[in-house]
Amino acid sequence: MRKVLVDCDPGVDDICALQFLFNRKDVEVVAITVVHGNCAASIGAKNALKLLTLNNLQQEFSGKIPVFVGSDAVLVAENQDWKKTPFHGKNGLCDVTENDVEIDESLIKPNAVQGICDLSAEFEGELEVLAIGPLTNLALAMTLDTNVAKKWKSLTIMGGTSWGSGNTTAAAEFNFYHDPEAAASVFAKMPALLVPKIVTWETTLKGQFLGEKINFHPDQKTTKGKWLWERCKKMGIFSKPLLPTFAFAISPPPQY
Ligand SMILES: [Ca+2]
Repeated sequence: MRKVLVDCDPGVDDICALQFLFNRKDVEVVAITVVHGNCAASIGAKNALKLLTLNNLQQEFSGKIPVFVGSDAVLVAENQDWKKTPFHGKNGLCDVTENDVEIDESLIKPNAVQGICDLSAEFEGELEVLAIGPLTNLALAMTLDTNVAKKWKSLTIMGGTSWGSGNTTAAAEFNFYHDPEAAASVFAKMPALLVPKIVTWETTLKGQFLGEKINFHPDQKTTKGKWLWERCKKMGIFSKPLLPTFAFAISPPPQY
């Protein structure tokens, strides 16, 4: 069973990536650490906990997955541009509130950065880190514990561009644009023997998947399916074959 820590900013697309990982039989999500990005980290943590609650995977149940709230500020200078037009709405879920789910917010753990360091020690040599938001939490973890990344089995990052074709400005991809100093810090501190897998924006676009092709089509008869469907539909995820998050979330591809 692969042990995966997901650092993310949910965000409808990250919610989809998390659900897809929950559906995989070869993956155990050991923790979700939340960073600012598509919304504030505190809001993203609530969104992650909502999805866990719908899956009965929150802390109080067996198979529990902890949610840690992390950094809500970029490393160096605050970039306010993204806050003006939040792509995923103010609540990170396209402002859809229908069939919302009750959560116990006390289950959200503080200090994602310490959480990353602690879990890296606990699962040393096994932990696969999947970073699908801005890299602030990772940069801070790699500063707090300069050996933390040496404990990871793998690191996959969604960010940056291959040929300068961006999705936020003409040349910049959102995750790196949102906290460029964090991205620079992560790469500067990368251990020599850890070769990260970088999934750039152009790569994610090439790795598009149709929901039905990857067994990801929420059953709208269930509470969870309805909840997912309404939020994905608002974002248009099911109206076009654009599920870029999955390009890395399923890497390497599962055997369906
Ligand atoms: Ca994201």
